[in-house]
Amino acid sequence: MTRRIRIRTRTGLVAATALTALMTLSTPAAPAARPADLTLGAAAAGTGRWFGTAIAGYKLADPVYTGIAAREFSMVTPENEMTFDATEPRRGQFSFAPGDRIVDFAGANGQRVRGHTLLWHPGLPAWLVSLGGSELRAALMNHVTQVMRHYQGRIDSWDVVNEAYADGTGRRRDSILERTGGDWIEVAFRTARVADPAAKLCYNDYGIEDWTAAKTQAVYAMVKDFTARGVPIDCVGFESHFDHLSPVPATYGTTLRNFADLGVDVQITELDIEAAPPAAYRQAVRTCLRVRRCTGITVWGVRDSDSWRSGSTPLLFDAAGDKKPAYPAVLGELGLNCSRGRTLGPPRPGRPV
Ligand code: 9MR
Repeated sequence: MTRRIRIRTRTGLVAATALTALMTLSTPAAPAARPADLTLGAAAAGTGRWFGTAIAGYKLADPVYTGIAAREFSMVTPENEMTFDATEPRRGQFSFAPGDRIVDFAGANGQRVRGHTLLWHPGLPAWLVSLGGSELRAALMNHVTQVMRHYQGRIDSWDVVNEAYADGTGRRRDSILERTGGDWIEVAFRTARVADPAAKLCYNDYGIEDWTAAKTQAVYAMVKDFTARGVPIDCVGFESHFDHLSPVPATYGTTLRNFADLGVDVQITELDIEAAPPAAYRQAVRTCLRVRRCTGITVWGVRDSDSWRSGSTPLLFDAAGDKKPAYPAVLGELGLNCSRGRTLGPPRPGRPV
């Protein structure tokens, strides 16, 4: 027996044929039940969310890579093409071609783009590192302004500041950025709002998924302070790189909900899980789905061979481009939460986790 799911995406109304056995998708032992035309992006759209991937520009010539990327995902994050050194390798001389190619790829496939990332302590060009004080501050903010203006209208959310907090403590990470003054994050967000008032402005970090971690508490305090004082911030990205030392935490849902309660969107922005256990992927997806303001999930790469940590095979597709057991687990979890049989609107109210 078949059931049709009507899903509204950015590119129009898609009718995805699903089987009632969609309910069993999370069981890898039931391959016959998999609807061939349901994708991660379409299934996530059924919950009012996006499902994205990181894209590496130099892989856009690989047809297996682009085939999966175009088919499965509704959001794209340039993996390395929009960092500071990539976009402003010489002072005042901008290099947008690599980033543009990814934005063009996304546009051609009806996908949205997360800008990644404007200010991040690695990936700073040598000319910048040689500056100090107010000259450095001005160069940083000029960078934010120029890059955001270039992509205005084509990128709807930006990781304005990435990974500004240190591991294991509630302190900010020491970096050249920090040494321009303790208010640099706030100034970056204010500058970003002026540069592109329509863009959503995100803070993005790893190791902030566990509510009990000092780093999580420190970032929460910053976002709370920003929202209380009217510093413009719209979203917080939880990278979610999980492994046996840092598994999906039991408090993940509490964390997402507490941040969302501050009035920001929350997003899973760089998901990968060592060995890609279906149950752990299902748990991560379910956690987002249970928080109304969790607006989307991005996995950090397409195939295992594309991953920044390919040795731990943490993604949804193997090196040959075939779906791994975690794929139907994710699709099933999304499908279970899809509003079936009607045109879908914004995310449903969250349930307590
Ligand atoms: O996946 C990215 C890898 O190709 C780069 O070598 C690395 C350093 O620039 O950055 C990786 O992506 C990181 C992301 O930009 C920010 N969060 C952590 C990611 C993994 O290191």
